[in-house]
Amino acid sequence: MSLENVYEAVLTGNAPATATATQASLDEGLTAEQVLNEGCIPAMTEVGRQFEIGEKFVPEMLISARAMTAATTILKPLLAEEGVEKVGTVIIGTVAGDLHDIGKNLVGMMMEGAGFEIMDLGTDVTPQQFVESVKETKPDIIAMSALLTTTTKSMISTIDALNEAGIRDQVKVMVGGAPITQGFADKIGADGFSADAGSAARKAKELIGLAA
Ligand code: B12
Repeated sequence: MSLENVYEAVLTGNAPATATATQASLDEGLTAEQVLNEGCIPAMTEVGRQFEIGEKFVPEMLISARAMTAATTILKPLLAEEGVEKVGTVIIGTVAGDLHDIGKNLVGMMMEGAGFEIMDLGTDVTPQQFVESVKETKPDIIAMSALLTTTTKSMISTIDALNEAGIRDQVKVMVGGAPITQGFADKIGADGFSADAGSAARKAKELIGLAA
């Protein structure tokens, strides 16, 4: 019942109701992952569908995104279990020209829960910013997110920039986001792709040679 309320509240962009329904779902015994995967994400998918057919517009996408953040604020500590042993470092960011960060944040949370230290560069991250932070931080993985077909090109530019800086072989590259496929990841020479946050965390472990 509360899960339906989470769905409705995110869909209508009601942040306080989203927070209340999220907490109620947890109190009923649902896991944080269930609330996310069966309440919040389907609602955002429906928001996207309605936008596509002209029933919702950018401000409505934005208020739904805010409502989703009200849920993830509550879910984050539960998804990223405390006291997990550090297994590696990930630099994560949404690529240049792209401001979508909900999926990226979820991937970061799940990776954190799997034991990675996360350095989040935010959104609209240029290839040069990725390169500079790889030089400074020497992470195991960089994880790039893109939600727009047009900004998937920035993933190619970032891999080119890593090559030009001579550091491509020092770091594993993961890509993801709604328009990304395994085929695209292979084509641009990324090391890993996954379609959702849970499998992204497992893939990250696999890439650094740990059991997923
Ligand atoms: C919310 C939203 C917005 C919000 C973003 C708020 C925010 N803080 O993120 C706002 C209103 C700002 C916005 C703006 C725009 N948006 Co918008 N937006 C969406 C919407 C509805 C939901 C995205 C979302 O959060 N989904 C939920 C999350 C959980 O899913 P996700 O991001 O896909 O992430 C999951 C996986 O992809 C994966 N993943 C994500 N990143 C990574 C990274 C790695 C490394 C890995 C392994 C996995 C992974 O794991 C995540 C969790 O499971 C989508 C529709 C959709 N269904 O995707 C449109 C959509 C992405 N937007 C779209 C458009 C067109 C725009 C605008 C151009 C609209 C405009 N005319 O201004 C602008 C662009 C602004 C910009 N420069 O970025 C189009 C893109 C079309 C296309 N193919 O290019 C979509 C698909 C809507 C549509 N159906 O047309 N948008």
